[in-house]
Amino acid sequence: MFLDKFDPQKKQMVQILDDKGNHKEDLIPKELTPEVVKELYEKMAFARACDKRMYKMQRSGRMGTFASVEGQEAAQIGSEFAIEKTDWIVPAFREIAAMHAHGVPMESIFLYWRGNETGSKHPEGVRVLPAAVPVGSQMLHAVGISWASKLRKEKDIAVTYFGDGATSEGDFHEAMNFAGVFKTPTIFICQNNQYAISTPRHKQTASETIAQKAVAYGFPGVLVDGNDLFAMYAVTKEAAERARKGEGPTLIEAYTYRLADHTTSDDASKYRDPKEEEQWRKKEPFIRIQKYLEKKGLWDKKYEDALQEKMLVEIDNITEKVESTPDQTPDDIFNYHYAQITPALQEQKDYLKQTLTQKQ
Ligand SMILES: Cc1ncc(C[n+]2csc(CCOP(=O)(O)OP(=O)(O)O)c2C)c(N)n1
Repeated sequence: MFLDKFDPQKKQMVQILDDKGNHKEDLIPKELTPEVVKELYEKMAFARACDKRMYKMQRSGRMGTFASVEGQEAAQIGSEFAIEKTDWIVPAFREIAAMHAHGVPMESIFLYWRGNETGSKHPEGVRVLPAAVPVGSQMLHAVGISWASKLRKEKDIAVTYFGDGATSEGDFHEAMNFAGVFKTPTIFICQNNQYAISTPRHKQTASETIAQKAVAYGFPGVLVDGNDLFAMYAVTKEAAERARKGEGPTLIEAYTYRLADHTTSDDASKYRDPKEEEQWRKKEPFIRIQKYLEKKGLWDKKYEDALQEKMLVEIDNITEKVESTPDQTPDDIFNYHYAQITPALQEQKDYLKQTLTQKQ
């Protein structure tokens, strides 16, 4: 429906709920009832509230460097809701909303950003790979996972998230090419948040859209308003159905904006015009859903205040649990690489131990 009607080469973008809160009723999938939208809104709100807490913790020395999801919550929650829990999520490092929605406890995410590797050990059965910091590397893993699923004649698909910057990595092209040739059940979700640290989108690629890159690999690419929860859900749902039917991969370009700094180690004011951010704040994903839900009688200030208060209690509990978890030992830096440590890593581990002992 969307995949063949919206031409990425003509910059046609799927949008169902615009930034003023107007919606195209006939395009809203039936299962997205106002009550369901409210539930998804709460998931988005929880991700944002946790994001704010982690930022504060980082600023007071209680959290490591972390990458904010602010502005990208609809792209992640909308797409995650369109797949099954038996499907795989293969994230980059900015996916706290999608990872949590797919079953990763928020405590684990906090632990990870505190530098505690146990945060990357997700509960049994939760099909989410650990965060991948080497830009673009995860896309190949997603193709491998989904190819395995296809070879085993299983129905599970893999969704991988990455940024606009990752599309300049060889890994992106290798993953896309392989997926196209072998028709793997993979959904590539590029969250085009307009920047790769300080590199703006126009310096990343000369292509008119990122979505159109799929055309060269022989499968559909579609440009979607990434700040529109409805559009992200609807398009991902179609891509998932296509993948499950054996028709192969899809590239979704979620057109969005990173409202925060790249990470807590960055200062975006050094390379971004504050007026640009101001403009994007008007288009951010929460305001439009609030307007939509308000029209349906499901959102007002009182509800929002109560929701924020409830989440704060939950986040206080998470913070307490996380801060009372013992820190890792230097050995743990090496312990989580392989089931069995390699000789080279063993050598480095011994060296570190020796150096630390000498310092004491
Ligand atoms: C292979 C590799 N090169 C460089 C880096 C340093 N680095 C970390 S994030 C980043 C930019 C990523 O931009 P993008 O893919 O657009 O994702 P975003 O951070 O905007 O979500 C870079 C260059 C890295 N982590 N890995």
